[in-house]
Amino acid sequence: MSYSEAKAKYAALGIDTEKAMEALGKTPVSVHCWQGDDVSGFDSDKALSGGIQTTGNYPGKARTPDELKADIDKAFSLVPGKKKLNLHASYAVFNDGKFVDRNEIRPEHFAYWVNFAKERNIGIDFNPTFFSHPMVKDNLTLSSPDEEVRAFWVEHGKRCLEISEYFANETGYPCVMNIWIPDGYKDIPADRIGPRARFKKSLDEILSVPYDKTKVYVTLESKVFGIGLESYTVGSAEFCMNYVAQKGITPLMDNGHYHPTELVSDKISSMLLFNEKIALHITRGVRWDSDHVVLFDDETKEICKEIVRCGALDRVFIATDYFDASINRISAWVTGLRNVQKSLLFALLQPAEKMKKLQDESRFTELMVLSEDMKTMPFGEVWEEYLRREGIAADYFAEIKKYENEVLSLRS
Ligand code: RNT
Ligand code: ZN
Repeated sequence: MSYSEAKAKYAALGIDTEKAMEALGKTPVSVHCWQGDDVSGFDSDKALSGGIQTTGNYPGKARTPDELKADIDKAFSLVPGKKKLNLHASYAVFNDGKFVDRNEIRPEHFAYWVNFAKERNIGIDFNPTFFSHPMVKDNLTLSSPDEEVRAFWVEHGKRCLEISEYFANETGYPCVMNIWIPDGYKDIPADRIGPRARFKKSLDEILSVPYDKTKVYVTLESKVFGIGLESYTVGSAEFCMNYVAQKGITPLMDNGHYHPTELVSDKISSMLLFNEKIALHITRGVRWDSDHVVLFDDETKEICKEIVRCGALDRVFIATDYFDASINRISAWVTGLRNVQKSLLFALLQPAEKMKKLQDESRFTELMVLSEDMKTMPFGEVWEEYLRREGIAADYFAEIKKYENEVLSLRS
């Protein structure tokens, strides 16, 4: 079947494939830089900590800013649509190798990435890095009872706000600054409220720095547990939701951060009713928050369906967050990002109005039949047409293999 035949088939159901592709092309997806080097960063030799884990040892990991930059470019060249770069503070690039600790970082330490973004006319999102650092004591940062530790991380948060505003000013695109802390306990805590009260105080201190709210969107990411932090996390869903509501900042939901039968797709509509904007980390947890590569699976499609059906493409900051070191890292990036794009396109090609009407009129038999029929529509033809228009090869494996042979295999 050709694209024009597919287009006609969708048109018969009242769906405009041209409009769908146009809407997709305007929707930015923020690409997490940390898939390229297993969340290592450049500012510390400390192993990844914070209860998150990358598994696998596929050769060719990026070791320097230039290598990471080249790998991101390779991935970008194989992914359609509008992108942003999502950076962690640990990816600071120090001039003449002069190390600067996280409580002292400044915009200048991110000039490297600003140049990268400007050359590609994209925006940057940012994340303070509250892990993989010697000042994380007993798995605690902003909630630590040790004042020295807490103050260090509060200062880091403040530095990051300044850097986020710099990104927005330099690139001309707003910057989403996401706060996630790993703080928690392996076993049943004696005091649950103390750490949360300290986290609240620390966040208040960070946010006391004036910043331009039209340029920087501060988001807060909740989590239910981490490795070694199984019994309690300070930044639980209730903590984060309440904090965000009280301070007028933006909630961030990572779909690996809930109990395994809880679905972020079902949370989006509620959050949209009470927040001007919401943010997402799209990932794939397998039995736990394992951050596997995002697939074109039911939940990814359902998340995207919710964004589209709530009419919220411009109210949801969409970012990816996964890290697989067991396969080619560039391929991991491309596969996951394409699957987010595919899921968005799939959602844009559903007869949403008709389906809503069927629900409201309690015509559930018909609704089920239509929903199932939509699954075998010629979606692949529209996706391939979108790739053609974006000038991107449908088959990316050959390109990735070539890059592996010519570039990655030389890194040892
Ligand atoms: C951890 C959170 C967090 C990190 C990144 C690296 O569970 O999902 O978003 O994955 O900041
Ligand atoms: Zn996340």
